[in-house]
Amino acid sequence: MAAETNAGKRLKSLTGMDAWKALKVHAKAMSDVHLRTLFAEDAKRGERMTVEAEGIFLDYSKNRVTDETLKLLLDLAEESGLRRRIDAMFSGEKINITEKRAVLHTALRAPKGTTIMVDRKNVVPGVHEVLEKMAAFAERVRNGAWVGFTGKPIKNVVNIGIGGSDLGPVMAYEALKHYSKRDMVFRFVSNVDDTDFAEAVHDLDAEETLFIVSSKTFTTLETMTNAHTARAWMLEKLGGHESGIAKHFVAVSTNAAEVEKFGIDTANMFGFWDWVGGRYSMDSAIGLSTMLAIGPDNFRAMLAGFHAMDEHFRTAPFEKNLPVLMGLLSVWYTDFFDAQTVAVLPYEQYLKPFPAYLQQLTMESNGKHVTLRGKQVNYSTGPIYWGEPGTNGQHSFYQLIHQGTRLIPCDFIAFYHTLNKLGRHHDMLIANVFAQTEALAFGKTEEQVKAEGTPDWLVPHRVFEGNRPSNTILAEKLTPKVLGELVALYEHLVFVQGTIWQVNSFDQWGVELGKALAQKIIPELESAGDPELKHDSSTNHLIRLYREHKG
Ligand code: G6Q
Repeated sequence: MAAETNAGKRLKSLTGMDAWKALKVHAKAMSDVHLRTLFAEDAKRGERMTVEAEGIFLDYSKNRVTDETLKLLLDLAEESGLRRRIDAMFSGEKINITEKRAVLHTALRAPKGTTIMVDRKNVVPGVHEVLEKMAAFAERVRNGAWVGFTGKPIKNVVNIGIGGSDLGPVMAYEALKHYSKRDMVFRFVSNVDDTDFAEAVHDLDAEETLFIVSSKTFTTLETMTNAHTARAWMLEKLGGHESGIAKHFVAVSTNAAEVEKFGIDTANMFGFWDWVGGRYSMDSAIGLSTMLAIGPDNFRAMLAGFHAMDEHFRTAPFEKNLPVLMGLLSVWYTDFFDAQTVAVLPYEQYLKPFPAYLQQLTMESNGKHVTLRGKQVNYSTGPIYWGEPGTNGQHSFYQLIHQGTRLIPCDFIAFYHTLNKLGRHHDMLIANVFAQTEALAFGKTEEQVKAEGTPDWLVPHRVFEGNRPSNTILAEKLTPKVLGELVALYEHLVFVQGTIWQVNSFDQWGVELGKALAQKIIPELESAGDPELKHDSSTNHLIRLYREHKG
């Protein structure tokens, strides 16, 4: 199969590769090497081990690597056929082999005039057609030309979607709030928990509210339940006028038949394609709420940022390639230092939901235990991604990163400029970024602690071992373009990881089993008579308990 070959040769198993074996040996030698030593031996390390591309600067010098480590990791990328895999993805090969689909989120931001063929059809004109339809709609809503059933302009937009149809829109709205139309309200409903919907609409005037039902399949339990609840809520507020629904509901989907069945005019449906994975879809029509918030021009600027990073990833030599370097570094810690997690720490309040967004992107993509050939892996794959914005995290979980027993590589993300200048705040914020990466890398030795006059018994508690690795990512300021670049950076980093680990980063069978079981349990919770329960004793007991309490 094409996706598994490197220049025509069948790909070796990862642990059978020469570079992997060399890395194993090298990792032993590196296990005791301290960042203090690496910096002491090379006065220029902090300037040398940096890359800048498209306005994104990466300092990777505070990683536990030498030039030899990087060379071996780059060899591993070559031996894993990364170059060929990148070309395969960008050219529309069906590399999502378990779902037999191309993986073309990069086509969503391809400039007009580009040709990308899927099943002998150029997909780029369709992308721009949808973008233009979104822009025309967004303009009408934003300038008040689109009115609700009673003639009032739309003030409130509620996106109903879950997973990939929610996390991207939520994150992009929060991240780009500075650029949003402040006299409009944006809410996001995802959970099937009643409270999510109830709280989202409790203070909204239905006559000024537009629901966007965002669902690739238009069959997802949570989304369709919330969409039907929204429909009933709207109908009640509009005095039962069915004809009002068309003015207050639009859909984003690939499934026109289901959209129509729901009662949304397909003229008000914004389409996308099966080659866009849910977690890679925030720059497709799934981003309609984002476009309504920030306007078509800012949305296009975001797409330009995505595209700039795509081009960098596709063309830059691997040793200067941001997603390649960051992807390889995460493989280094996951597989050779047994690191279980990666912390993403944005020092930018607007990026508060960025770690939550990355959790899906990274963990749904690479939380896999079989290779493309269906073989169980004998190495670790996707680490757990998590994080919170600085400086808040410093006053809670950073303790464990500094002095705990686990190795937690960190990505610090910060900007030279704030979007809300208030006195000295920004200098203080950035001082904390630099202080944290310095403290993590260099720590504080026993001698230093003693020299401060610390009593002997307290010394061990106050020693910081250091040698905690981190990346520092800096950009000018958070703009739509920079957000696009950052998201694409992580998308491609995930791709690099998946290529090395030989997994399919584009399916998500792991979410299926629970979904199917829930469908079985719903009628058991709701049936009037006593249902015959055939689960294990724990599940049966829990179902009975719930039924008893429900009354
Ligand atoms: C993402 C996943 C998943 C998906 C949701 C929503 O990659 O496929 O999170 O986005 O399950 O699916 P729908 O958009 O079809 O409702």
